[in-house]
Amino acid sequence: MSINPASLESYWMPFTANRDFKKQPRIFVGAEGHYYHTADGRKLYDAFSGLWTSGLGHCHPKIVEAVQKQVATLDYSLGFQAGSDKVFELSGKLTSIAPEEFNKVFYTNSGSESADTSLKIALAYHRARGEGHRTRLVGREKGYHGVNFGGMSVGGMTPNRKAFGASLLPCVDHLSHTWNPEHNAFSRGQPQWGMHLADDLERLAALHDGGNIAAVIVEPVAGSAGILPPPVGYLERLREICDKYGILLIFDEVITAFGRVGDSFGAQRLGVMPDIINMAKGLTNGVIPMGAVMVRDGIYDAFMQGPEEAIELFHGYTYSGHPVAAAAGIAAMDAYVEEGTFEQARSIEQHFEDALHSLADHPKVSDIRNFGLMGGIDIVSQPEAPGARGLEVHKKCFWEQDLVVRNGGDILQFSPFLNSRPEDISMTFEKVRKVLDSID
Ligand code: PXG
Repeated sequence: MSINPASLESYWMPFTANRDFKKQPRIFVGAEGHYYHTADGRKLYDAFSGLWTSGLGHCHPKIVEAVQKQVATLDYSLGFQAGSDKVFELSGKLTSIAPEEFNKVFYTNSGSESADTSLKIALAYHRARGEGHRTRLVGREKGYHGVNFGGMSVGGMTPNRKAFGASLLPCVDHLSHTWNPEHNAFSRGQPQWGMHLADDLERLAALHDGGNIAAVIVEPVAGSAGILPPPVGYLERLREICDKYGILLIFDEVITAFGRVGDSFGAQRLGVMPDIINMAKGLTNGVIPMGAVMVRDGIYDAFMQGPEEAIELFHGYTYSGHPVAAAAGIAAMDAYVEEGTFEQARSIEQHFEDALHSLADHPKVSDIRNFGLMGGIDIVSQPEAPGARGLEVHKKCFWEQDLVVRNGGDILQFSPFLNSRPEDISMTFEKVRKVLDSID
């Protein structure tokens, strides 16, 4: 079955070089376990587990069954002033695997919506406590918090911001990012250098008066920027400064939650507790769009004042807590626990790190970083065409190696399945080496 040319042209693809793609489209028609299927019968190994989404593998039978059952039982439920049984059940499961002090969940449909929701909760929380002057938000260079206006404003990915610069939120500052190849190239896990960069927050607090800052948002391990693990001591220092000035610390765990770094959340693995945790992707194993924002004890309570019949937070989406997504979420949470997925992920981390860093000697490679089951390889850019080599590697892996590898510009990103077989991880990097050998 091939796509007819008119249909091919009808679709404006996201984050895609549309014209280039449509010359030689890469289209999947099915998936199972660790493989994608194409219409001409090829099976491609997925080295990115969806888009950081599908750690348990594609079409997990328990999730498929739960979704099929739910869609035929309660397809949609009013979510305002009412709710489905499934969304309450999922909330209980989520809080049971979260850090102890996280006991309330608010639902969204994506990581971008989680980012904006968390910023709104932070601003409204301070206001509810009589600190409405805390209006400033702090993000970080190279941070990625999705594509909505709040997330873009605190995010620090230049290409996502440049067309919208004049319309981004005011009152936003950015900490500097933590990648400096002079000091931390080819780090394995958390780099030793860079903790002092957290003092940027102290500098901003001095400039604006710490009492005016509402929240700081960071990814515990920056993902889209090419996997930048936090320097040793960095997150602890951010936490300390937030405590000193009464600033809320938001961890965007859209990538790092649900086993990607060997625990339920990065907060647990890294031993630093934020005030708010954002999630999406692995919440349903990527099966149905769903995101969520969890808050630590005390935040929800601050809103629970005034008349009991009054809505406490004017925020929500038509699809917040959608029952089919919630059913997928419940099945995913059950699978994570029953299959010991997070422990399994941790048990293959060392093999993954060694396989990833085996490419360090390649002349086309300029840096490699990893944490948990997140890995990034920088390839040397073509002088006049940044990003061209990365895309070429992606395409060659697809057409010549039956391998799906994600490139963000000239950075190759790896997100192996949480239940990967070590030999498949080795195979991935052997194939990537072959492709790197074959490019100009
Ligand atoms: N926060 C983080 C930390 C993310 O990684 C989002 C928010 C936005 O989520 P939605 O669901 O709105 O897309 C993300 C998304 C990549 C890549 O190549 C990663 C994302 C999106 C696109 C590409 O690493 N993550």
